Amino acid sequence: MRILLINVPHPAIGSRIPDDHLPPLGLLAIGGPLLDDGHAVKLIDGEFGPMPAADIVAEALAFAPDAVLFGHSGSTSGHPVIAEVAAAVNAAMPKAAIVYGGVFPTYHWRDILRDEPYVTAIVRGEGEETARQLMLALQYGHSLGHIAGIAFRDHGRPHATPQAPVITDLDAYRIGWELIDHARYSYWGGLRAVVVQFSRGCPHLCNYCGQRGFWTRWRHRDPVLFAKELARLHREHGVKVINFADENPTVSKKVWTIFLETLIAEDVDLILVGSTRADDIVRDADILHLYKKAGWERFLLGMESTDERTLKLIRKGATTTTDREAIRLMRQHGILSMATWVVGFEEETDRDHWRGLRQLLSYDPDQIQLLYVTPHRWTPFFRLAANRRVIQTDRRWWDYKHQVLATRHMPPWRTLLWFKFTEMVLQCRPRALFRTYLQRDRRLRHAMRWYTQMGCRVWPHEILGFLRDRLTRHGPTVAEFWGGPQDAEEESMAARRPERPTHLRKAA
Ligand code: B12
Ligand code: SF4
Repeated sequence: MRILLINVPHPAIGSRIPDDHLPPLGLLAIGGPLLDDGHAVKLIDGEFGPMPAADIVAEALAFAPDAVLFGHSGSTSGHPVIAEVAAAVNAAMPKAAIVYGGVFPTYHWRDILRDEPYVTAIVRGEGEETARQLMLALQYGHSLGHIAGIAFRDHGRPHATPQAPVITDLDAYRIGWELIDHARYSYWGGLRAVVVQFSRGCPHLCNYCGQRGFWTRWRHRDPVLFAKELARLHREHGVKVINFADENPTVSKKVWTIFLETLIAEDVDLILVGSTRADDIVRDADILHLYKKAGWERFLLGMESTDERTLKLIRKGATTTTDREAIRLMRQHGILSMATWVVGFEEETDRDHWRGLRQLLSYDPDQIQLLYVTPHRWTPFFRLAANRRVIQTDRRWWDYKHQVLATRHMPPWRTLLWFKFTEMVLQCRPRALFRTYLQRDRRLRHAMRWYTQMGCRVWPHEILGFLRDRLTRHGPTVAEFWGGPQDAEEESMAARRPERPTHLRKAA
């Protein structure tokens, strides 16, 4: 089969503001096993340019694919762009099957199959094995009904097959690195970069999290093989920055230590960045020197709130003391901390914003990223937010960087003021400026400067966007806008049973 993977361009700041682009790991993870099955696979990465839909269609036509596969890490906010490009591709080549995978379509499969007639099938959950089976079925004209983990139109009606088992041996599927030219991809201010995944899933239960149930229980790759793959990417492709896609790579101290020690023994000069939990950092106080030696330069710590009551509401399972201690320990070991803080879990008053700002100052993180609450239909938090009013009806902006919900106590412009004021105070205080411009560690100084430059570009972009885009005053409720809660569906995804694949072996 001739299979085309398309990464559509996203209008979000994560795609448009940096000059860097990261490889689309989700599509490459699907591409590797499909190449091993003997298919002719090509990737069009529309993020470069960004490519207009017409150019993507023209390049797709030149490849003449039998199937066109879409997926995007922007997920919810990426969907409208995928819908637009997929419709255009279908109009140009109606015989090619259109297949769509990823987190958002996994849960929104009914609506997509109802409203988007050009979609042939949706892959629900992890895509590696399911995509292989689906491509074989399409190639030989077999019925789709026996493939676990997909949704399609059966006699015109959206139908989902039983969920596919989760993959227990993550090393059995390789990433299709040969689908990209590594020289095009960078991060951290122009350094050659990749996104990788050591583990999938997370043992915690934060009720707003859109990823936990998708990946189900925590699993990891072989730490030695994984470290060697990173070293190979460095030696053979000049990759310098490794961006971890993991929700929580440090869950097992034992396995993580093996990974760090193997990578240190490989003696490769890498910069590692990713996210983890503050409690894991505190737990690992005695091995943080290994983190640093292996190349860890920054961890994003999803603090979400500095208010104990809110942390309980969202079931974060964290405490403000641990968060503060994690930042202190990281600084002690020369690792940058980026704290994310979410506005809007509760309908904050001026006083709440002021208290939050003061607490953030007392945490003293190196970098701060403020986000707006964005409920996903498949999370328990959606129920809590179901009756709140939607003020942003363009789904492309449900990307955490736009206000999508009204708050009772203040108009959107005042929320924006607090949001920007908090960022400004945190990033422009003397300590932050010192760390950005006078930091003695050259690598950390580069990292801080790059982040500050991004911030300077994001600011006008966000403020102009706010002034330009219309917010609805009397919008629908969240439940009216998206439909009813789907957390029961997520629970059933999360209850999937693992199965050991026997057929594929990794060939990295
Ligand atoms: C790396 C990353 C990025 C990178 C993207 C790099 C790239 N080119 O892909 C950068 C930093 C640029 C980024 C930007 C943004 N991101 Co981001 N990002 C992530 C992160 C950390 C990992 C995503 C990933 O690679 N996962 C690993 C891969 C293997 O998983 P996957 O893509 O889901 O693919 C698997 C399945 O879904 C399925 N699948 C996926 N696609 C397809 C397609 C087919 C055909 C098939 C069959 C199967 C299939 O199979 C794959 C293998 O099993 C996640 C957080 C997290 N821990 O997941 C956030 C996350 C995905 N990002 C998010 C957001 C909101 C954004 C931005 C919109 C932020 C912004 N306002 O700018 C932008 C969007 C732009 C963009 N290019 O994605 C949200 C999405 C929330 C949601 N559910 O809607 C997440 C979940 C973060 C969060 N917790 O909120 N992001
Ligand atoms: S710790 Fe992070 S990945 Fe885990 S459930 Fe909470 S938000 Fe999700």
